[in-house]
Amino acid sequence: MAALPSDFVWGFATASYQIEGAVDKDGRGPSVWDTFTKKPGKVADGSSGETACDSYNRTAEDIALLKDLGSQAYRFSLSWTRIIPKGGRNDPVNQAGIDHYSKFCDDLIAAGITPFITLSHWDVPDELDKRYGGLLNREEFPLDFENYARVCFKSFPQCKNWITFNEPWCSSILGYSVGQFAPGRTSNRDRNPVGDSSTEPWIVGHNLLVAHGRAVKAYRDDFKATNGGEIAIVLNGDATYPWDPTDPRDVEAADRKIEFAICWFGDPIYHGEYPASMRKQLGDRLPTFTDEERALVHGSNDFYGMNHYTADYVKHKDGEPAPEDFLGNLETTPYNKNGDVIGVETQSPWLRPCAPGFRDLLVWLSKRYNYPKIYVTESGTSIKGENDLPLEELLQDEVRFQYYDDYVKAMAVASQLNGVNVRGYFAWSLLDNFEWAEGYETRFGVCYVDYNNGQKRYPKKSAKHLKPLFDSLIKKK
Ligand code: GBH
Repeated sequence: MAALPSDFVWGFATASYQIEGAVDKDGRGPSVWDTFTKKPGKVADGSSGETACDSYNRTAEDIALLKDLGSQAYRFSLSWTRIIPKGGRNDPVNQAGIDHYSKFCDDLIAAGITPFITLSHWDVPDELDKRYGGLLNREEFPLDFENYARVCFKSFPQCKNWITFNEPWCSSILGYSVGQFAPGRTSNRDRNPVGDSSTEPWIVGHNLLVAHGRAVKAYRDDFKATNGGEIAIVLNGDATYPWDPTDPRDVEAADRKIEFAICWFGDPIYHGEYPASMRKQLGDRLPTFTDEERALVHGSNDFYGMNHYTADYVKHKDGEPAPEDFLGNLETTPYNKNGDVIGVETQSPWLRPCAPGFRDLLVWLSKRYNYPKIYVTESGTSIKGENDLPLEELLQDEVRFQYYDDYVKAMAVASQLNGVNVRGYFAWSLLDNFEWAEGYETRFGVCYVDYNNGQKRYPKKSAKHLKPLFDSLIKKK
């Protein structure tokens, strides 16, 4: 029987804009997602996070639910604009926002649930975007983020687990290259009048790394000694397999796919430099670190935060990559050369469950970064057609139940047989919620949310499986 270490923690994850609603309450200012969702055609069902799961008004209910499900920890994100409505370092702080999250942390702890705070899960203050270009500004943005982080470290000393940014890849590529996420900049003029996909995502990625580095330095210099906690960034990325394992170009492309998705951020943090494959392809479009920036970024993770959902087959491309290419001159496909499929379809076009990929990527990353302590900060699945099912059927979410069973066991094998130092796992997500550009049609919750009837929550079969599953795998103290 595979096993996980006795101090392993597990729980559920969410993000502020996806669940909170109450967008105007208690002085909250708009984020780029409030503005983006108002533009026609940006969200599949024309919806927004305006009400979402109404979690801002239902903290007691959510905590009771977490407790019921046996969650040892809860990863949630703060809405920056509840704390500093305009976002900047000279802008006023909103005490009501601080009081809300401070009580939330206290209530979690009182219920025996450890808070893991994400400072920024994509909902950058809209004012900073308007004022100086938000994430595009190499001088201002890192300073404003550091200030916001300091306000949080000071205000929530009861929290010991800190995450700076969620998935900088998504902010950079989806926000500034594809234009599918806020603020929606892209070279694709059918989508947006402004943006440059060949340069902006690489600038934004760089600025996010530096902002992360500044916040980590602030934490280590002025808070870590008293707080006694840990801080890191969370990176997303798929496992990869070559389309033709006998073609060395596909084998190389499969690694390059991970380098462009994950090592873009992981290498500067663990090795002090961008991956060679990216420098080669992007040339001077990839910013270079000043000595000061490099010192901020290199060594800035106390643990590796891993968001992981799926795997792809990877086929190399011949010839020169297009200027807007962000994959690494390759294509991804659900089928390999033999016609084997990587996993079944889900409601998300990019997601097909493949638990062996999770194990393989855990091993791959552990080798590359010298076996860091890993928290799996998100993992989960949507289900094809789930939104169209009657409630009784929907609550029997067999596919999601199996997903967690397979993925968690694959992780336990990696821990026991491959020396992977994995210490935590958070299921995405506690609740069905605002799935960004997909709106509410795609559901990721282990609990169903009835948006038409007062946001009532109903645990699905998968929700109740995690506690017995982890109980059977975590070694007794
Ligand atoms: C997570 O990202 C997010 O952190 C979370 O907020 C979200 O609700 C959850 O996923 C479920 O989607 O459209 O082909 O360009 C997961 C990683 C990486 C998945 C980018 C979607 C887009 C692929 N995401 N990917 S594509």
